[in-house]
Amino acid sequence: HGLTTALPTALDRGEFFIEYQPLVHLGDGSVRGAEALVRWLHPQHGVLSPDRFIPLAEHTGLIVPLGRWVLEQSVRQARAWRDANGGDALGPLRINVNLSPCQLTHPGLVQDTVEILERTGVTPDALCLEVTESALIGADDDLLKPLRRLAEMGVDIALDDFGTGYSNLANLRRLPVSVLKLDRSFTQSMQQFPADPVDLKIVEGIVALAHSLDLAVTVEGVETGAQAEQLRILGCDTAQGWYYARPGPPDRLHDLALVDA
Ligand code: G
Ligand code: G
Ligand code: MN
Ligand code: NA
Repeated sequence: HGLTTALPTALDRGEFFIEYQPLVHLGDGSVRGAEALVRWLHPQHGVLSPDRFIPLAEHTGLIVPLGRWVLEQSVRQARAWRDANGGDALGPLRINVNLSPCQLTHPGLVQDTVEILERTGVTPDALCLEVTESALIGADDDLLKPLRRLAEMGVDIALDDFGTGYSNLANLRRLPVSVLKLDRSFTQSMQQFPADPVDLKIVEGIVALAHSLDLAVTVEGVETGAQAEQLRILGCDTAQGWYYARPGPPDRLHDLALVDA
């Protein structure tokens, strides 16, 4: 339909833009960074969410140049936050960028990432690449090699939507990941008080396992203070969700970070 024909040229027409959602430290509430979330301002349909066009972009191969564009814009934005702050008085704000499975198998991933970091003067430790758990299930060494190279350079790799992919937990040791992003469904089950005791045990177990493997735990979809408090008590490190802020323009993130600095 219409989206399919408009998508290939949307990048050249400058119709994509990025919103940023803060990542907040659960211990002290400070803003530590943001996740970049791409949107398409379609001339007829208005703002389209990634669910509407990422699968299409993956199918048509546009995801490779689009993903590269998102990475470059986001890393440039991280540099701009740093400069606006006159160095790193806020502590460096880190940037999380989502990677599609197709980008993992594209041979240019490591080189593109290195070049973008060099061009922008952003250090690898300010970047976190998010890969879904399902993309890495059963991953062979060829698929893991580029992620391993990036991890060795100091780029963080996060396992996104963790807990939905039924991966073998022992498998985690094999993956070059340093962050688990706990799926929103766990956060939703913390809505009632007291939360479901089985879900509490599951999250407690995941956090213990993650920490024993030196992985940080980020929780997604935090919508209430009660959820944040419960997840903080369970030992989660970082949180993201509407309770803190919806995805929004880059200047707002800088303001949020300044306010609580
Ligand atoms: O922004 P929203 O909450 O609607 O995001 C929906 C989904 O789109 C999320 O799963 C998110 O990971 C994915 N997404 C957002 N931006 C990007 C992107 O730049 N690349 C890829 N591959 N996925 C993205
Ligand atoms: O799949 P991924 O987790 O990368 O994408 C994040 C998605 O979750 C985005 O579509 C974003 O808009 C959405 N999101 C972010 N915070 C919340 C929240 O607090 N509640 C809900 N329901 N969705 C959220
Ligand atoms: Mn994500
Ligand atoms: Na996610």
